[in-house]
Amino acid sequence: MLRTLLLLSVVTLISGCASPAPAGPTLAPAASPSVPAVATPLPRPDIVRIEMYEWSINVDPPELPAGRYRVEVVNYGERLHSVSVVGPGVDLESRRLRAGGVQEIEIEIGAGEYTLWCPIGDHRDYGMVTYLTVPALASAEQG
Ligand SMILES: [Cu+2]
Repeated sequence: MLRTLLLLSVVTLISGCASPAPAGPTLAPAASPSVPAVATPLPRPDIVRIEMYEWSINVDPPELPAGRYRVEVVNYGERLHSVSVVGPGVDLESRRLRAGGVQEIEIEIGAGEYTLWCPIGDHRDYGMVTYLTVPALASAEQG
């Protein structure tokens, strides 16, 4: 439970400053922008949760190892919301969920960054957008 709270806090902090990174000198190598590499796999959760509120979206956990996941999409808000998930190899949208609505979906994700937002009305502009990071494995086994 504590871990969940910590993750939610992190997500909240990230969502709070969702503006794009300032444009500055580009020093990083061009390959694989913004996807970190990790030496050991992240813990693999049994289920991933996407939680929608007015006006934010949380994805818990916000970082995952690559794999196939059951994803529970929950509308904790009062209005109609849905979630679009777009990233490497993924382009899907949940049903439109009423207040308290839940939909379980399956997503297969690989290394990269995924964007999650509510495609209804101007909800994304109101803050219903967040990101999910799937780090590449630095010592990935090939073949
Ligand atoms: Cu919405």
